[in-house]
Amino acid sequence: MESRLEFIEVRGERPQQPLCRAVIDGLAARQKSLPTHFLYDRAGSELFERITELPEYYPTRTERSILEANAPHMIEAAGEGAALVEFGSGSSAKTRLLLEAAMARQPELKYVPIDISADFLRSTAQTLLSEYPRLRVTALAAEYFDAIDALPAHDGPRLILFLGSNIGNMTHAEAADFLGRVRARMEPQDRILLGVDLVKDRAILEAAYNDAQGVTGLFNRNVLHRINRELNGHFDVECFRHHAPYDERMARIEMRLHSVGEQHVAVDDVERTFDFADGEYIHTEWSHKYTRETFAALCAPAGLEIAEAWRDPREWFAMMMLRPNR
Ligand code: AVJ
Repeated sequence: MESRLEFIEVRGERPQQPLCRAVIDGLAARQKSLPTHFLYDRAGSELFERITELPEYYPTRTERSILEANAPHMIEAAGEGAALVEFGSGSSAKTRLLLEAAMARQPELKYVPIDISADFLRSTAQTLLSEYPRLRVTALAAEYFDAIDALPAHDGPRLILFLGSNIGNMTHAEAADFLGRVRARMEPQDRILLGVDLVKDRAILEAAYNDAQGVTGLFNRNVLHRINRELNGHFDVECFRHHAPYDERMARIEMRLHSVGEQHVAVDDVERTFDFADGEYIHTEWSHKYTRETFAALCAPAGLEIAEAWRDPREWFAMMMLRPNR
């Protein structure tokens, strides 16, 4: 089995910003904010898994239904003998639908999962290899941007996956930059298959990010627990209220942590105290929503166009196949 696994730890070009730097910069600013990726430590990732099972959180379930209905067609559209490359593979749960559709058409399949969590990546790769004897895995433990320059070549088309609307965390400028960099590494026959959450009624969106059980609140506030734990912070986490309104003009959900009352919070390891007025908030995450048109407009300057798109019957979520436009 090991012979079917190649495991590569990609060394990053730019060193990661540590949490202490993010706290000093982010909490001293006029508009307080913390970088989104700090939400996703082990506890945060587990809470996100719980979010995907909430009745109000439709994206995961809807994307899965689109894959269930269309995976064979998507693989066919990718072309003969395609390899699958996946950014942010996580547990590869939904990817199995595509892996199985590909293996139904070809004798062997090469899969390149990319994830920042090396441990998680290794165990996922091993599970997949033990289940699928005709699979070969080249796993890349890397940040998204570092992985782009380390993508293995393939004798045939590569289908590059970004599932789960993860691109929604990026601003339009960041997403265009990211797609442009991937495009620069694509061969003419390569394709991108991407999950995108669509613009819809405010009530549906706000329910999905302000769930009745409060799991999204636990997920959001986890970043404060992290600061307490990792930097000897003194956040009274119960005194921060989760709120995630939808901004129609920007077509995005914004996750916020609002201070309940005036507070002065010391963080020992950075030797600072941060002041919060009553109701003042920390921005933690955006989740951008698109239409086919706004997404196409983002792709064009990156050198990509939408070759095909699949949606659920309610038109809440889309999967788009992108190809080089020149
Ligand atoms: C993992 C970025 C796709 O934006 O829907 C879910 C993250 N945040 N609930 C999303 C998230 C709060 C999620 N993504």
